[in-house]
Amino acid sequence: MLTDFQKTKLPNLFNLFDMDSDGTINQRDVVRIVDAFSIKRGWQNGEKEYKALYNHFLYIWENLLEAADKNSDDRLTLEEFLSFYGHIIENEKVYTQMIEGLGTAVFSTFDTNNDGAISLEEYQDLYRVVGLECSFATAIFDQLDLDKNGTISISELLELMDQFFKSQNQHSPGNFLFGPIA
Ligand SMILES: [Ca+2]
Ligand SMILES: [Ca+2]
Ligand SMILES: [Ca+2]
Repeated sequence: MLTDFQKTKLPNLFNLFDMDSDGTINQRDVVRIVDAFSIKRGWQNGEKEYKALYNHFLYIWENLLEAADKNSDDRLTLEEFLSFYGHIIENEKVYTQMIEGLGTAVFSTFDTNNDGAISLEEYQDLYRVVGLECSFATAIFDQLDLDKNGTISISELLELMDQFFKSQNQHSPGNFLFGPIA
């Protein structure tokens, strides 16, 4: 079961995927994310890099859909999304796999210039792409940079994602990874 606090922050990840803000996530939303990031990186639809990102996201999406789409209408409501992650969080082994898979996908999406670190500018780009207020990214970035070396590494991101899903401490920086909490 998710706590009330988890139910206030997990919708941020849902909203990030719900690109057309119609209250459900379907394959069209996922393709829109891939398109938006590819445009940012200057990749054409059909190019090798585009296809790799597309396949990666579609793979995650299809697995998520298969596990979480209770009424099999090929889209996820917030309720289905929260119920799915509520179960995942309770199963340590599945949870670890999920964090690593999703974390790697999120990291490679953020790290636009492929240098193995997420800069403030790259983090701001994510906000721009998904239509979030960029000033929040600027304000929160220093807290997300756990070792204060100026960038977010993959291990920092995995730690932040773990906080995002699991932390009950209202001050954990990872709570704010995907935007401000309402
Ligand atoms: Ca949608
Ligand atoms: Ca980078
Ligand atoms: Ca760092």
